[in-house]
Amino acid sequence: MRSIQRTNLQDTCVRTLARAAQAEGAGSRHERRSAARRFVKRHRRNTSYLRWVLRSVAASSALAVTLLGLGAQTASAAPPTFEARPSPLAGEDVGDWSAPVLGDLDGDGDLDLISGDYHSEAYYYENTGSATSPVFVERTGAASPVDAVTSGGYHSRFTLGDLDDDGDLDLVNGDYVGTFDYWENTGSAASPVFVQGFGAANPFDGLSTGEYIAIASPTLGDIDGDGDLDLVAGSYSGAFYYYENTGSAASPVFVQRTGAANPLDGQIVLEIPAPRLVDLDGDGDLDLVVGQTGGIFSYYENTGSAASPVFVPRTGAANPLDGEDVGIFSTPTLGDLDGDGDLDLISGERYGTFLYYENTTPLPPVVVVPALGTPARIAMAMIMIMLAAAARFSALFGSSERPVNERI
Ligand SMILES: [Ca+2]
Ligand SMILES: [Ca+2]
Ligand SMILES: [Ca+2]
Ligand SMILES: [Ca+2]
Repeated sequence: MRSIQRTNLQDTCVRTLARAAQAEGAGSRHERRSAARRFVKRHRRNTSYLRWVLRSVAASSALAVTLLGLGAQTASAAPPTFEARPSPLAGEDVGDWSAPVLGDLDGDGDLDLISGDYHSEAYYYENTGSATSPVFVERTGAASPVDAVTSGGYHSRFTLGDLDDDGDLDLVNGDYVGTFDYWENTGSAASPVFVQGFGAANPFDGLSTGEYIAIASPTLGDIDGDGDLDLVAGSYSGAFYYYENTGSAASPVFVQRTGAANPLDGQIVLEIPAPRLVDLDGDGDLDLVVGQTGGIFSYYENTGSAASPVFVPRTGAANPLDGEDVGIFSTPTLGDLDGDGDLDLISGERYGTFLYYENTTPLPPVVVVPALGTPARIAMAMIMIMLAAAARFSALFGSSERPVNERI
């Protein structure tokens, strides 16, 4: 009896959320239905929360759009602009093939940096500055949480993400031969300890881009909007490989998707692409910035949604990074390094240094509160402000690659 009631609650919730999103003109019919189903599935055990959602959405259909992550579809996305600036890693040099990834590894609210290199080593640069004014200092030996991290081949290209949902950043590396190494963070968000997982303890065990020479370059992000991290990898040929997480945020299971099931199928960047999933245009879905052999940056705008991506190559003036060029082997990572709410870019390059491109886009208003009326409307407006603030906090202090729709 109880399970029947619960099923009815879930069905009602799906219908109500989809209908409310429709009233706000958000997304297509399919996007609304699938986003609502995913949302309810994610919270199915929390019946009191689902009841609260039912009541609240009845009072404000706009809340449904926010909860389903469809809000961005109606927002106008501003194309960002970048300018080369003096690098906060000036003077640092890993030798050859620097490949950075940003993430707050000591839990102090600013972004630190890990870099790969040609010899498959890992370098750690602690941000001893602040969330608005970074100063990177190399840490070695016991002061580096990645001191022992190596995959023993050539070319390390790392990405960070919380792959076991315990609140700290775990580490993934792409290999020369196209496979992926995994280090679970068995420490904490403030004091990481990376322990390599082999076999069943590596969620990427058995996966490979299948290219003889690959220099696999992974990036994590929730590109199907189901609350867990999926993986996209560049590989030597210029193709992108997609591994959908069919498990959960706490217990990932990665399955390669090909053909039409790979949203990047058929897209080619000229040799050794280094992709990063980030919401570059701030419309709530993950876009793709790609470094490559030629030293420039390609940009794929996600014109689909947070749940159903469609990547469209943007060139010329439609590419915010058009004209930027590091020389050879651009290898980007993005994060808000100056605390102004947008994503800045650091790139590695052939000779091991790090270049900096500041995002100089004027900051948009955080949230627009519609005309306030009844107490219920005021309460709803406050909830939406808090949701926006939480998303903004996450963008400022989270991993550079944390998906925008991972949590609400
Ligand atoms: Ca930090
Ligand atoms: Ca973790
Ligand atoms: Ca996912
Ligand atoms: Ca986007």
